[in-house]
Amino acid sequence: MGDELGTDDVPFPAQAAGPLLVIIDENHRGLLLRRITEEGGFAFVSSAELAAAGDLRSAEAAREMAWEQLHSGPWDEVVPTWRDAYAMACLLVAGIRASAGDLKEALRVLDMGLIMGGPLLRRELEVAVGKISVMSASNQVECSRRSSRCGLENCRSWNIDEVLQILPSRSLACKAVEKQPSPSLEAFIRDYFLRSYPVIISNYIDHWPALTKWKDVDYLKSIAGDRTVPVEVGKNYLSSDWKQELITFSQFLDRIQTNISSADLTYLAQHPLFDQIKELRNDIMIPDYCYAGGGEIQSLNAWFGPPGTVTPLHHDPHHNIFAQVVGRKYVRLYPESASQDLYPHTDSMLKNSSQVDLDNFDAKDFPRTADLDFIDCILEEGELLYIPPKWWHYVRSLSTSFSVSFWWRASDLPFENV
Ligand SMILES: O=C(O)CCC(=O)C(=O)O
Repeated sequence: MGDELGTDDVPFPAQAAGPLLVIIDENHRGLLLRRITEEGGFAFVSSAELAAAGDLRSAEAAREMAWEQLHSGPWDEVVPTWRDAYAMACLLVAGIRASAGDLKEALRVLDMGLIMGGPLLRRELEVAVGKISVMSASNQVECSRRSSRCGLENCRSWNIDEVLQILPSRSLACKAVEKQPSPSLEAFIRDYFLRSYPVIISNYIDHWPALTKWKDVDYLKSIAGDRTVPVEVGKNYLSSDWKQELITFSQFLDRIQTNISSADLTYLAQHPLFDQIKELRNDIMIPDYCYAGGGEIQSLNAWFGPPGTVTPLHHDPHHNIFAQVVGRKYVRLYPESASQDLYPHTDSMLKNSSQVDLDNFDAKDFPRTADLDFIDCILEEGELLYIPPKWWHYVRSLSTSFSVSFWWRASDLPFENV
């Protein structure tokens, strides 16, 4: 069917849209247009052709068509080709915008492509982001010269009695999570990984550039201020007022530095920020502990927000080394064996989340949870927390906080399902 339209024969000067800034690999282009044609996306293909010749309206129309396809049903039912088509349209729009000098809009559109687009044109998106970021860098240096240096350090004094009033009842009254200063990989595997038991690892990431750099708002704005990121707004992902937004990293930083009500808490949560913004990736390293079990890293996610963000009680299928880079967080952990007493949601989408709201605990509705043993801690800046698979965890930030989770899956047979 694709050949009927002869997309291979159609001239498609992708570069014309944004000379040297946005280049779409010819093989990728041909492959993608054939697939879109097979999906019946004839209007997309003709708009993309006009867009490649520099027509902004056609480029925006192609982006709109792909966007509609991305929102035509549940995310996991979206035809993957349309995600790649969305990435292509973003590249075309960005090329035209950049040629016209609108670098901010070009960058915003490329980020939309990275966040919502498929994998086929990821490399092209990354290359274009790199080029446009360099072009807008001089602008940002100028801005940061004008602004006063501003840190994310927490000026408020640290008072444990005040903190206990905010935390769920019984916090810090049960057993504490064990703490080890930089155990050897062997000791970690023997004492924690194989026993499937949490541990705090201190003094291991002291050399990470992120520990100092990520407190510097000017640094963060200079490398990523104009980049678009997805954020969560509201009390937490289980509450009815919760929503997701796409804003620039600068807007996000401004929001978390202003005092806003808990209903407007803005949390950059569980986002693969380091795939998107490579400069931030260079400030951290994968801890050796993540190679326990001979497995593979699944994802690196950023968790960045103001004091008061809450991730409700839930569990994940992966091993997790959770690095607390800026600020501190309270973490409570229940073992897998407590699952039935934590009332998991029955809805399949939420079955790894508990119905128990630890911040408004109701013993009448959830009597089995009331006296359940747990372990907990205040995870301090510069510490790693190992969370084994299936361990339930509740996390609350006690300050402005920037954490990174390293999820991995063990592959060797003896480690499976550990
Ligand atoms: O830091 C948070 O808010 C939650 C982190 C978490 O749930 C995770 O890393 O699995």
